[in-house]
Amino acid sequence: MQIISAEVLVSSPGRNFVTLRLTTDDGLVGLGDATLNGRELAVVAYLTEHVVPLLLGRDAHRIEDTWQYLYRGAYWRRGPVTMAAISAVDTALWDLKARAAGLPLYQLLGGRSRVGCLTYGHASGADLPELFDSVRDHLEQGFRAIRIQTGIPGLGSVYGVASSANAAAGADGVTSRYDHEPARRSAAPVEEAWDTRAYLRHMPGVFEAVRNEFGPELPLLHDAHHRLTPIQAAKLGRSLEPFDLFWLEDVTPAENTAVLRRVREHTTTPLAIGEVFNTIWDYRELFEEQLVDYVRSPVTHAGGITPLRRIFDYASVYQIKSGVHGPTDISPVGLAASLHLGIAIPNFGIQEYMRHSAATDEVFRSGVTFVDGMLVPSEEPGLGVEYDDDVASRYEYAAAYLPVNRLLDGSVHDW
Ligand code: EZ4
Ligand code: CO
Repeated sequence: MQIISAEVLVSSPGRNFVTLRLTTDDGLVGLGDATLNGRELAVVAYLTEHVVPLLLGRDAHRIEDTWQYLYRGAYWRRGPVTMAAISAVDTALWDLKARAAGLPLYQLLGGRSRVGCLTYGHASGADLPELFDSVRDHLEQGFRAIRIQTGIPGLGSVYGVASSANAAAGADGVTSRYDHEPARRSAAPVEEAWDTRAYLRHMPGVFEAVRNEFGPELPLLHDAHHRLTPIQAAKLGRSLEPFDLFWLEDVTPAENTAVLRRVREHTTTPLAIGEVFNTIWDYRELFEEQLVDYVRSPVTHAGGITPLRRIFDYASVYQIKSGVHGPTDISPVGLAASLHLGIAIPNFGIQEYMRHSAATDEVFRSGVTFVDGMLVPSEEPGLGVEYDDDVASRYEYAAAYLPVNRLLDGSVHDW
């Protein structure tokens, strides 16, 4: 099973996606997701210039060796661009091996450990009535766990709130309240204003209102997008304790994970982190001191299925579970990969699920199904995703960026 072609495919059905397609001499095709939101073309160049030439002629069965060769062999390790590129190769090789075996990929990872992967959806609103509508809409769609994000009085659009002025139009060109695209197409990022004190004052009341409206059982989550200092994070975690969150995500910036010790000292609200981490080493201190409860790394940004499986096994030693990143910028290929892993591992927690646009689903024909609030991987051999070149060619790349966040005095802030 020799690799005879490696194509880097770019398509933009509502948002930009980068996909690696490997073809072998026996005519098998494997796909991997290399999408890095707002930095897509850097990964295209990394793959095209430095990885594709090394893949041609290699034995596609040698997944571990290829991973080590690309990671350790490059000397320049880690980082989102490098790791998204390696992820795509690793995922495509697993897809190929499973197709060659005639089995859905999860069978090669130990087989099914559960009926499906419980998901959470993104409810949001500028104010409480809009938020409640969004929660109801998600419950009607079948979601059984919900992330809550809202506007903050006195601030304009807030990242993660679908009704914000910055919410991009869906693939059909229509901006719907529930069809949110986190990266807006424009030559430069949109800028948003942020006030942490206003946010900390506002959030407990939001969760109290949601609990009063929807009852005590519904699992609720919240994402703080790295915006807080350790003591602010501790305060938020403590103030939300009465509302029994499933998790509080990314409370502090990713660079200094040791500060979560301080947060942990003050609150029993469960913590999730890792959507911008790239390697197992990023988690070492957090796992060994049990400073987190859920691992956010997706296949697409953590170097693929091979290292993410290792991260989850390491996490399991410390009773830490998976909580994989699943926004629309993880392509259907990346999502399918996460689900094959999620259905197999012993310590699955929850899977984030933002529905892709209809146009995206036309480019990537995925066998993944959404049943009773759970995502279930396809029973087709491999990942169970096919890439339609004809449809893909209708959607050309257009620059799109995540917003930049500034404090009210103009200083750049984390978001
Ligand atoms: O900001 O996917 O939990 N989900 C998130 C996402 C991320 C974007 C970044 O590309 O935080 O909305
Ligand atoms: Co997040």
